[in-house]
Amino acid sequence: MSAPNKSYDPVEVEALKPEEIERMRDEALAAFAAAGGLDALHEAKVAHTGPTSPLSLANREIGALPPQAKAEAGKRVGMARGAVNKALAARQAELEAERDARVLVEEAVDVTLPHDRLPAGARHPLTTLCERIEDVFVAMGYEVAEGPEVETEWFNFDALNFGPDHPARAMQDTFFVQGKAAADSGSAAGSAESGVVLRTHTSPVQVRAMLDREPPVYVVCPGRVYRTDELDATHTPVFTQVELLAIDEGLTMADLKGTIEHMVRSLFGEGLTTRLRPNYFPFTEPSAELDMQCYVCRGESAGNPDRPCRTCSSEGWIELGGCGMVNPRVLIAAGIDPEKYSGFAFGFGIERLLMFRHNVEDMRDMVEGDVRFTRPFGMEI
Ligand code: FA5
Repeated sequence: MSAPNKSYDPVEVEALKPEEIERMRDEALAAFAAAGGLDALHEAKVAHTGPTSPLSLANREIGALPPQAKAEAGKRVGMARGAVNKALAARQAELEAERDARVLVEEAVDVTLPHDRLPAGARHPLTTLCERIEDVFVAMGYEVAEGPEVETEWFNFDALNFGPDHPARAMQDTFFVQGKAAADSGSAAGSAESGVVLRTHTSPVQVRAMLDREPPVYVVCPGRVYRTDELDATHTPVFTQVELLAIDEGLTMADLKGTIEHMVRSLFGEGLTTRLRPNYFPFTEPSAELDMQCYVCRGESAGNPDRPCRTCSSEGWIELGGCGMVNPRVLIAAGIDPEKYSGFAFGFGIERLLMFRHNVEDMRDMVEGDVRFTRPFGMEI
């Protein structure tokens, strides 16, 4: 600031000349008008109204003027500062209104749009297929029966007529939970002779069902079973079986075949036949492998190179599972008179059934829990 001007000094302070004040005011107004946003306006505000702005510095020069000149210079600077502040407030209001209008558009919420829904889950296709099979048999009058997955060796092997040296009892095939000596003693089913295993098939449920009921017995037994198989495209160490058991007077292989044909028709549609191939199971006699006609090529691919079929590898047939007439020794072990009653049994793997019913190429997809596998099967209640 200039030194106090006690006596009148005809030399005017440069910053207070009318044209200088007008220039400062006009520059401020132009800067405010040019500010494209609130940040730019703030910068212009600091530059033109802040303590070091030209008009503020000019204002300070007023004190250095002689008294006679103070009023006029004060009025000039005051009017310029008033105009600048008014223009600043107007531009501020204008830019705030623009910002509010923009935010309203950008952040608008369309309340008519559907809200984000949680993706619907789906039940595993093994579960739904298993229940579909149960339904087929329940509709025929069968009862659903279940047994423990941790099973005594007696139920899993002995009662089913597996000899003491049968290879299926070996540690390489069966998961043992307790060896023979460690298992409970007492009943035949839990004697010191019987170890404890993770059941290797659902057939022990046959024996439990026969011991729990008086004949006639009609049960369908779904459940998880365990074998020391490596996980690969066609095997898993934990898989699902469904077992069918019918005990009544006068049952024959014809009843078995008719029952399975009904199941095949219910699951795959009309017109497919089944066939039996001789096989051996200790708990059925006679025993057979049961095949169904391939539901894709309907048997036409067999011996016909012009019509290859991936589903049945051009065999024309698909293996469903093992079956047979219940061995009289098993009936006796379960306290049923084989002179009066006969029965049939059938057991098959659900993973393999799911593979060819839905063209699943790799069994590992069924156990990995990836929703991309289960989602295409849809929501089946
Ligand atoms: C049995 O388990 C007999 N209990 C079936 C039976 C019941 C025969 C009643 C007679 C009367 P098998 O070991 O073949 O049979 O197994 C039956 C089915 O289980 C096979 O056809 C196959 O579909 C399935 N399976 C066997 N091992 C595996 C595995 N590691 N992974 C997935 N599925 C398997």
